[in-house]
Amino acid sequence: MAHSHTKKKSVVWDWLTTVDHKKIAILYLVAGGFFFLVGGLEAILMRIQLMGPTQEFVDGATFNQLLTMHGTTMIFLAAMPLIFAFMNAVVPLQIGARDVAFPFINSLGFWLFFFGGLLLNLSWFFGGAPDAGWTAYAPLSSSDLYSGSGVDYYILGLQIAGIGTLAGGINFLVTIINMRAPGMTYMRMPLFTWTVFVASALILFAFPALTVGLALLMFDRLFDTNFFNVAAGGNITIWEHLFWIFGHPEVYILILPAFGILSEVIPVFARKRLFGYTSMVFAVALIGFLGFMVWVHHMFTVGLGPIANAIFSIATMAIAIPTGIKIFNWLFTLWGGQIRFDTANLWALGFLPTFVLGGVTGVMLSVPSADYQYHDSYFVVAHFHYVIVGGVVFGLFAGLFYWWPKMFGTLLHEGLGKWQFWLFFIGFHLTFFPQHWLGLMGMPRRVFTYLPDQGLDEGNLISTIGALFMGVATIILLVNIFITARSKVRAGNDPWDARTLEWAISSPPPEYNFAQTPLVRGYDPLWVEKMDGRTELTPAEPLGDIHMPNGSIIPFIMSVGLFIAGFGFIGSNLPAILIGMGTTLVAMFFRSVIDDHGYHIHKEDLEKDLKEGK
Ligand code: HEM
Ligand SMILES: [Cu+2]
Repeated sequence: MAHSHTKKKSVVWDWLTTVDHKKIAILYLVAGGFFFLVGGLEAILMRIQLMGPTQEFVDGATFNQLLTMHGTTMIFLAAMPLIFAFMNAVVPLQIGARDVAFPFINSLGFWLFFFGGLLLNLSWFFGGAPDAGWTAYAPLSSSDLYSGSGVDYYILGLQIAGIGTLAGGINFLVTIINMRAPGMTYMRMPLFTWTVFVASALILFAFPALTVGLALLMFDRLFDTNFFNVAAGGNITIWEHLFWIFGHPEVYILILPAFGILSEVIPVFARKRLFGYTSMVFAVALIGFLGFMVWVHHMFTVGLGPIANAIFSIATMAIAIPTGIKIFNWLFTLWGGQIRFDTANLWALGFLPTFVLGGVTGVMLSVPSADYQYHDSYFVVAHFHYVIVGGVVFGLFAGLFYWWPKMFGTLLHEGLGKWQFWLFFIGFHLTFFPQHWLGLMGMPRRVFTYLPDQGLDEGNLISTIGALFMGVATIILLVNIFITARSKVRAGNDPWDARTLEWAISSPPPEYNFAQTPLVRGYDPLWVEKMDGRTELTPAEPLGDIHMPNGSIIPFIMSVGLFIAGFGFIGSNLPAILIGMGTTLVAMFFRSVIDDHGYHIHKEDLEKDLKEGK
């Protein structure tokens, strides 16, 4: 057992106080998975409403709330934390480290995200959820003439969760720069670690724009400032800029790690080295850089003028080049490989054509004159779901099936995995492919109903049936997890015959990860050892005592404090604000004055573990 060296603690206390990246990964997976189910349920409710013309399953006001909460939940509370789950589970292991650089901040990041998400979702029970869209455009969001108190939950919830994300991004930047094992040079880093590195840099630069935007919006709503009030000299376009300066990089923060997962899965299941490693790294960095140059493609119809539109149009099209490089490199990796069609690889292979379709419609949308036609239509809904479900979610499923044995020590059931894949894959295309035509025929996005006999009936019916397919597929995944958790079939260290460091140690790894820090002797370091006829890594240090950080309840308390303060701001309740902020500050004070030296795992215990094959 991984905990054998520490004092016995209750299970709940252990999870609330853990600073172990592997456990924080599981927390992110469970919480992100839960919010994925919530966001999925909201999607299905919307699709039921849109199944036929002039239906009254939900009314327009409820639809707006479902729409806003679905988009916001899926982006901030499902996709982001699920990415963070794999970042935490995998990156320290892939670079041969014992943990992330700042384990305490890692735990703080999780709890801030969790309580921010909780605050946002409590809006359903206190006066209604936000209803101004996930983009919260002013003045829709800034004036209570147009939107209810739900937007306050959006602002405070995202502000709190956003601080957590920012802390996580900085943590992973420092981890990847400082904590690599000897010999793990930048150009030997696995592609997943590379994509996490670039995505973390994007978090560092993108999230502050959102923080500023949310702060201004909060001032307008709570303290009657006029940042977005045109009548008082404010400017609504500023919100759109701030939001998309954050929002476009955000979609790359999501898709780059999904690219990284593909770059791990495809070489392993094709039994070939990743084709064009150097160009892959270059493409990731270039996409990250260009990701900041394109935000105005969301604002072509605002009227910034032909020069601005042209520049942002060309910058957007340019991203297709490094993305195309990646697609071809994956295809060349598969070319001539001994391809195995395990579920993890099915998701990766399903990703390729689906994501390419989303990319093609992206290039179509990047032409401003054409965008005047597509803008705010179902064509856009089809486009972004192709990249964000066909890309991000397919990539996450590939990662789930691939790394599950490393995270939990068991293998997910392959047969159920394949059923889930095919139902989801077919359901996905049934749902979103017809939406291209619905959009071109003039169906606007964000409408709760439409009239009959306008050529929209069949497409919407097919779309809803597809969504139900995806719902069934998701239930199959839950069954799979349930069965796997009960069966307890051990996976072994390296069930896929893989190439990177995480597969050299036991599943799940002991709390200190590597008994001896490994010496990295080349790209695909485990494969290098395998080619030399070895099954173990070359150690870079003698066996010795390992220094470990103590767990702490302080991150949890700090987050609860901000959660209470958030409630206080929403209800303009001064005592709640003071109690909440006070709790957080006192917790921070204790963190500063208590000297916590951690503890040591002794060499003798490590030797015992090694003998038992951990
Ligand atoms: C997998 C099944 C999914 C289904 C059936 C689905 C369905 C929908 C529907 C019906 C809408 C409303 C469209 C409109 O009225 O304009 C929507 C909007 C949206 N969806 Fe999804 N969706 C799914 C997954 C996702 C995922 C995984 C994400 C992100 C990670 C996502 C992000 C969004 C966003 C950002 C919006 C826009 C919200 C807004 O306009 O404010 N969706 N989706
Ligand atoms: Cu964009």
